[in-house]
Amino acid sequence: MSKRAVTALVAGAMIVTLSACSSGAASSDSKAAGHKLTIGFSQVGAESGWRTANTTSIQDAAKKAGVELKFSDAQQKQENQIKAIRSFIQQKVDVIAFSPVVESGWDTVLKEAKAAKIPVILTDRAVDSKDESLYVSFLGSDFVEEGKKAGDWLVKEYDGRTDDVNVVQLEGTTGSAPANDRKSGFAEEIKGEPKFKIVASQTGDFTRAKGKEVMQAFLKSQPKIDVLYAHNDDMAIGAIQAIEEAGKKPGVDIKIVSVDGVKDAFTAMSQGKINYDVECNPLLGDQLMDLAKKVKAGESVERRIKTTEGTFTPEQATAALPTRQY
Ligand code: GYE
Repeated sequence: MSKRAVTALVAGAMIVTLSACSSGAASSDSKAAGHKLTIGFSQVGAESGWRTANTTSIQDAAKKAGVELKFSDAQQKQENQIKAIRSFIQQKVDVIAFSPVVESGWDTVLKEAKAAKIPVILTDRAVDSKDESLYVSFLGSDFVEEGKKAGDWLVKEYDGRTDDVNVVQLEGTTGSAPANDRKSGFAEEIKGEPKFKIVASQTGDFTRAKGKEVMQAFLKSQPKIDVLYAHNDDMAIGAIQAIEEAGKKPGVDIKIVSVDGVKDAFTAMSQGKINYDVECNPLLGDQLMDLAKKVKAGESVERRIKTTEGTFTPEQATAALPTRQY
């Protein structure tokens, strides 16, 4: 691109930014001026407490930012997300955002969005597309890091122990980024210690009902379970029911490490039923609105925006419970 073209582009972007500022942030102003930003958002579903909090965060943030949000719930099905994205393209939304239920199989529909010149933002979950031009940014957690944090807890918890520690794993939705990455991060962290044996690992689809069902099967098929690693809190909560119904004490007979950090899990932690929780922040709404506005204004944005998050012991969870937002 010539120097002059670059200068013109930068100047253009500045004008857009300045006029956006001077028109005021209130939704009514931007609507009256005909500038209301429209985002088409395809959500995974309503499978967990994390997801519900994520949906509320995005809907509230859109209202606050004066953004018109076209919201579509895919009920955990990729085909529904593809349909929703195609309908957003037809409706000529300004920006498409979505949380891809699984990592692969998106190139065709993302190329359609690109051909229609509609920028795409990934929120929460990643895609495995090789072609990076198919989306402008990915906003969400580092799931490998979360798996490593869970593994690190396990290593420390059993420091000094020499006999085998049998672990069962409840995996998230098969093929989803958080299931793949939480599994690999955890495996990576514990691989130096052969005493940790993952004796069974199966998907519970991130739901309480499936978490309970699969844990019941684990309890039947495994003679000795020391630890449950659940890829999310809802599955851990379902598993707690299965463990109690089998006459065992969750958190004591079977230790539990989980991911998300939702209120219900903190309550279970305050009762001694979950031993450690790795936080995953669902409150992505405000960041998504900012990002979409910048993209629409032609400003450059970071390709990868990671959320910062912590870990919780039962003591920390109990202290955080009264003010926990989700
Ligand atoms: O951990 C789980 C939800 O993609 C990070 O999806 C998200 C995960 C979250 O169903 O509870």
